[in-house]
Amino acid sequence: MIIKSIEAQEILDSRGNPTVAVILKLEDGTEVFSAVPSGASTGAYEALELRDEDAGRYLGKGVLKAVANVNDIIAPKLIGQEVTKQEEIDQIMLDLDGTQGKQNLGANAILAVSMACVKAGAIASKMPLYAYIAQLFGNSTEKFIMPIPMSNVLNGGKHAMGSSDMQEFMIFPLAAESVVEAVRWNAEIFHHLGKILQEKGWQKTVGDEGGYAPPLGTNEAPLQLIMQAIEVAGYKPGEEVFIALDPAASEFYEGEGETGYYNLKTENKKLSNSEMVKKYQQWVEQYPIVSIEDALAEDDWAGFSQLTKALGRQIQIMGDDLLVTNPERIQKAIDRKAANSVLIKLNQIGSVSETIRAIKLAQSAGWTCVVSHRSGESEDTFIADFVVGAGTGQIKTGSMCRSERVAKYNRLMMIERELGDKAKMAKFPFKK
Ligand code: 2PG
Ligand code: MG
Repeated sequence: MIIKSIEAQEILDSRGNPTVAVILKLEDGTEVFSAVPSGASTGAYEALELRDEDAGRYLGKGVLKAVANVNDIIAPKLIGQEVTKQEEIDQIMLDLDGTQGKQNLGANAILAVSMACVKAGAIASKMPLYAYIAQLFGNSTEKFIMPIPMSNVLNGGKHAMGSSDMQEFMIFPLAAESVVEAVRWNAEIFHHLGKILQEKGWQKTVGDEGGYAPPLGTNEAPLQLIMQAIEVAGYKPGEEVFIALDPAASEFYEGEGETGYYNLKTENKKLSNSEMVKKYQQWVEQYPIVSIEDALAEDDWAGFSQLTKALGRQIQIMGDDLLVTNPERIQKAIDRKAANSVLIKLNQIGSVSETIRAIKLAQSAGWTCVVSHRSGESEDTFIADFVVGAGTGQIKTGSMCRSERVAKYNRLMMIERELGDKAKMAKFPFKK
């Protein structure tokens, strides 16, 4: 089916900042919508999120330049193209941009169009979106792996200033037998955690990703509270429900390359990478932690290699800012044994085809991949279909409140119900 029109617009994300949306129409009248998310603790090596930098509008955060790039530069080249030729479509946009980091058109402009084409391609192919995405990956369109959700119930760092230095404390229900069950467990634990906080006199206000954000004073207190909430909710920590972390350590790293230190302000401590590795080792002994993302800073390759050596056989050592969904950085990490898992964010690299390549590269090295939201999200549920099609078996999409987070869980539950016997829950690969 041929693309008839592509129109970008400026809309707002979950933080109230502008983002790019695209409405794409096919010749038969099919119409789809896509919207790109936006990070706060962004990696230095991510593709460019083009913002207007015009202080007179939205404090400089407008995206009218990116919108114009879609409408004036991308649309004229794609109108008339066959929408199901995803790789060719993405390549046309990459050629139009002509830079490594999407500096000319902006990753936000390119990704919005790329996702809209996938959605329209699915409709043109009369396939559910997740199945069409599975086909793009070359995966089965008969059997699907449903993802285990890691849900960020305590927010800190850049997503909730005044809370912990570390950004995300997540519950990870590895024993749940379906997404429907996993969502229920996580929601129950989330609500029990809220009650516990209230009983202790803390506010139940939430951070950017819907997790609570009390000023707990240390980075270990959230772990203790989560353990308590899991138990009060009636689940067994370390048997049914585990813990995943995203310290987002680049945000509290001070200094250059591999020689700086980690400034844990809430604890009044400055730690070297080796000391951080020791801290994580202790925590893994003490708590049922099975996954740590961005445990160290994005340029601390030595620290990451040390951590992978120390804990890589036991738990998931995941790179987000370290790898930015970029095949070159993933290859470097494979070569240096600096991780065993990659967080996948479509807007870090900026097109669906490149994201698929990043996942395949990581999987070829035996790594796991976790498809992820951004802290600034939209009502677009694309990543829910994407993770099912990709079959990576893990998703990170925030806490159990706020519609921009819950929309993804709701879509996953609907997909699972629609699939019935064709859906199988992922099994987490690391045993403690
Ligand atoms: C992260 C993300 C998403 P942001 O660090 O993993 O949770 O945050 O989108 O702000 O980069
Ligand atoms: Mg992260």
